[in-house]
Amino acid sequence: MASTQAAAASEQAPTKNPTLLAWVAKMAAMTQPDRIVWCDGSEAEKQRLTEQAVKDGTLIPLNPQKRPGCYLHRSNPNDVARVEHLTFICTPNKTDAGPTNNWMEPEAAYTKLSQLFEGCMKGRTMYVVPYAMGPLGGASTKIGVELTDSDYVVLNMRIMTRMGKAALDMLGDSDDFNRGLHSTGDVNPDRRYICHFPQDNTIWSFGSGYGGNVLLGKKCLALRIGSYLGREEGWLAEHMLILGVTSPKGETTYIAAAFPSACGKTNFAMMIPPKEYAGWKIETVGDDIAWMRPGPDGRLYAINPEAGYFGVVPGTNYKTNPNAMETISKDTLFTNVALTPDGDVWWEGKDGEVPEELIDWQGKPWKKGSTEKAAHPNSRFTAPMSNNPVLSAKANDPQGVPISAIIFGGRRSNTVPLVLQAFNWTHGVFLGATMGSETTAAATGKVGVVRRDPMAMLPFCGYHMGDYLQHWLDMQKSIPQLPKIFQVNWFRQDKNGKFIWPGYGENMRVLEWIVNRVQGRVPTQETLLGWVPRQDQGLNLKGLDMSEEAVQEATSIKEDEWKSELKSQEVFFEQLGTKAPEALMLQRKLLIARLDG
Ligand code: GTP
Ligand code: SPV
Ligand code: MN
Repeated sequence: MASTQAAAASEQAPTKNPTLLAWVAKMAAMTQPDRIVWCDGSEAEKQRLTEQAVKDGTLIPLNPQKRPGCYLHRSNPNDVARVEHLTFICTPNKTDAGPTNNWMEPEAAYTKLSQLFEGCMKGRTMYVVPYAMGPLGGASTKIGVELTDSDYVVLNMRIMTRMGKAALDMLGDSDDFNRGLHSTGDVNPDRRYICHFPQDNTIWSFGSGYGGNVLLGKKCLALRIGSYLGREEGWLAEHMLILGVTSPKGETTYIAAAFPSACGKTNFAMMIPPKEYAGWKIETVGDDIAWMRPGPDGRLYAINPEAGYFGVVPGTNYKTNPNAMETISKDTLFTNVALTPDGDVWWEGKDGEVPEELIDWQGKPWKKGSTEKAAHPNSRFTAPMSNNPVLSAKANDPQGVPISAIIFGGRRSNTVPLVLQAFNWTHGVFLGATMGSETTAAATGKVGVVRRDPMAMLPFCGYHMGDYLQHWLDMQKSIPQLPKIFQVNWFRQDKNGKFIWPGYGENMRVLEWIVNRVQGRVPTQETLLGWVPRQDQGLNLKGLDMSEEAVQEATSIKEDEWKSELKSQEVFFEQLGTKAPEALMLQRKLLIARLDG
């Protein structure tokens, strides 16, 4: 059996890469698919797979007048988000994974998962999906190959990565590729594992069909394995959007921003400035992941390794994010949204009236006024970045863009002010390291609980969090022209639980201040926490529909809140033990001294 499959694998294979062929044969011998199909990324292939997915019920075609080229997918209701408790870093030593990751010993993990993968593709097709993370041919670009038994995964990978023949050509005969193995198995949460083997550049994912668990190029390779490689090779793999902001004078500033899952990266990356900002332009380089390395001119350069967006649907509308609405108007896969009687999609927070009747995300009839959500809170769109009306031409530039500012932002209903600037790089790393954020529906578990989420990487750092923070500190030496570091919070709430700051496009006002600070144009005011906009020459609030008191509240720093914040930060640093970087402990002492002084 095994040798027949090995032969089949190499016979049809559009490559002679011996390492790749041997690995595919070995994985096929274990999983025993009926067929092996090598994906070439062509239009014909897309059509064939789409037709098949429609036939087997994986995809529901949407109304071609309303949503040309769009489909709806309903995942298993037990499989709607990333599963952090089932995600493992498999390094020889537990300390290498660190206290913030689940750990399994590599051999034990391979043995355990082999039992699940054994024969799991009987009666199924194994797709071989070669893909590039990053522009083709780029020096920072990495190649992965995902073996999967899910046509939905193939169709998503086709949008999210540069997939197919071109990636295989870029790989050539090299053995330097990520080995990804995925099976949806029986979609049983008790038999679900997402395992990373950084030393082997390998990912094994079993038992899920959803997003970050199975589109292995994204969180698994680009962040968990990526961060591990970044430390070894002297670069940074981050959960960050990348945008370019161009002033009316034509000066473009590139900015990267880390916000945790479902905390506003896609929205910020595509923002349309308010009318007071005529002549300003925001362009998207990336909406979720940045790979950043020092460039020859001493600046930090960022690429977006992805080619599409896997974005949060609920809350997206023509007021909050018109560019996202345009992006998902065609050639988009929707996962777990509601279906309208005329074959369009609907979700909470969409423009217009709430429809009288819908089919909800689970395929059940839904009536207006129901207490149940029609779309799942973590429902997503998968859309090619080329659909984005404000896509930056640099999104396809293998050199990337020079980053002038890095922003860290969490979802905090209190404590953290609208914006502040770090005193210097070390202080900025401290701000990133001490980020907290209220949990969202992007991962299974309770929503709305504050947790420490350093640099928005808590679920994505592939090694010891203490070593990761030290790596950030060490990067200072290799970046002569350091980006300035900022902290923001769009999510502060008033007594009634309403967001104080209007957010979305109005975030341009904060962005303008950041650009002005980076370009050395505005003075600032020092506080205990960092530099903030001055009352005069500070934030441009012209035309903003907000009372002076509300602005005060959004920007306020309350010492009692900071005293409890510091306690929560202490618990986090204690968790890192001796690996808590000394420089950050000193920053902590300085902050305590300022607060107590
Ligand atoms: P991931 O794809 O999970 O990494 O998320 P993301 O960081 O790209 O988050 P996204 O931009 O998709 O936003 C998530 C949710 O936050 C959506 O429901 C948005 O409507 C909401 N949101 C985004 N920006 C703002 C903002 O400035 N203010 C408020 N109040 N909500 C926002
Ligand atoms: C996130 O959770 O941060 C996402 C969605 O971007 S997923 O791809 O599912 O990780
Ligand atoms: Mn994300």
